[in-house]
Amino acid sequence: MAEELTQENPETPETEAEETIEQRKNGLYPGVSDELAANMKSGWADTELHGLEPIPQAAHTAARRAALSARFPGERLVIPAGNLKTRSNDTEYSFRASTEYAYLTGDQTQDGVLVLEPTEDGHEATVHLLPRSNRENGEFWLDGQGELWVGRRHSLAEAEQLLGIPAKDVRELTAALAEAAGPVRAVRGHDAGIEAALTDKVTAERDEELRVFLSEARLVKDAFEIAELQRACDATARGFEDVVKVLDKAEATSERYIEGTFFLRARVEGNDIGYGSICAAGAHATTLHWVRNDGPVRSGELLLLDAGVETNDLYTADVTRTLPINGTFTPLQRKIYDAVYEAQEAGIAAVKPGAAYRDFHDAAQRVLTEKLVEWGLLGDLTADQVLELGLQRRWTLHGTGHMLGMDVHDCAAARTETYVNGTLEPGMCLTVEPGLYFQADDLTVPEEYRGIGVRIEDDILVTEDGNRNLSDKLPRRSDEVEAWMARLKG
Ligand SMILES: [Mn+2]
Repeated sequence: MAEELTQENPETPETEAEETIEQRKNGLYPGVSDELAANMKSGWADTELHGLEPIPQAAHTAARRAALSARFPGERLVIPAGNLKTRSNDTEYSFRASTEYAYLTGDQTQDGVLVLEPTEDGHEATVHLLPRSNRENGEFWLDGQGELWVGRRHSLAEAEQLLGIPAKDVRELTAALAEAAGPVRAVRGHDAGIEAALTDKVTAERDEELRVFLSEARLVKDAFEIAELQRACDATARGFEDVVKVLDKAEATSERYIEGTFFLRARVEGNDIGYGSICAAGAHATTLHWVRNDGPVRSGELLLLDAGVETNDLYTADVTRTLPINGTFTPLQRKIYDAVYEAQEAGIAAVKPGAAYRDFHDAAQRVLTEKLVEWGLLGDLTADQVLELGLQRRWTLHGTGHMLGMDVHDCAAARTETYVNGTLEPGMCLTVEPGLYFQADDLTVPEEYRGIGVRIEDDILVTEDGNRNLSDKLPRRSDEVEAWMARLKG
């Protein structure tokens, strides 16, 4: 068919648009007649939007860009959103913009790139985006990223109004970056095409400094971010309530029913889940990242549910509750649960401005260790001796928390001195999540302990005078958990 068209249309295309549409007709879409090609060019209304209001976080993203500009004067800074990733053949994973790009622009468009161009007194920001589809050259309906296939995009003028950042056509960016002179840094790992254009101009060491700065910049949350985290926690609490209401259906099927139920809430109220939901019934609770979620849900056992809704602006909660599937803890389950609760209380109490970041972990670990000693699991050793040797870690397994924000393990590139060895400041948000886990095959504990895992996790904001629990809409104390479940199960 392609050959036939060429024979029938030997004349040279006159314009670039004509050439492009000719190539598309002859390539991916043979059988497009000249009449159809001409027909599809016209008869479309002008839908350009005018007078758009800036997005709610526009003033915040401007302040974030100003801080970045001040840190790297005189240097070109390149922050890509990232590209679609292939799942199989011609299907892709759902797109999630890079945290760095979304933090600095408030935008989440695939293939977008923020560039801060150095000026005499700072930087000029430009966001590079794919513009609306051209209807003249066929890209609108013959191209895989044409708006007919993937939906209407904002025009560059619309994006400028919404984001408060000048916008340009991203298709011209790689050539411009390759030609531009002067020092450059880029956030790596999101856009191979951009990295290829910069390959002779950047170094891994200098790019890492940019990544570290953007991670540390997010340690203290601004007012918009705190509101988003609260929104994420509130939606997450509703997701946990949804799960309690369908535990009978999960018993009839599997942990997947719990996963799917929480996911429904995440997609209706937010963008997604912030990380793979851990829906761990029975002994699966002792596997820290149990995300297969294909096991049975049985009355009399515990369900450890670790899940978080990610908001539409990409802030996630990270909450864990350990629930008796039939609504009532057994005496041993309650003993272990109450020990973890006590450890969490001690951990939360240690979250306050001026405290060392490590304090809340140490406080929770001490309580857990004292319980393990009290239960006779560590022979004649005292709690101090156990802590010195770290022997409690056979059952406590993990750190007591981490920073939380756009990434569930937020600010991961921050330096040790500013994060793990740092000091808590108002506006920081972290999880406090102690746990005790007795593996099903652990011969060093009494048989009745085996297969029990308990974690309680809340999202704690450091305030001027202490802290605020953003996830306190979910009960934590064992008797309050039981009353809450009884109410929901009706
Ligand atoms: Mn966590």
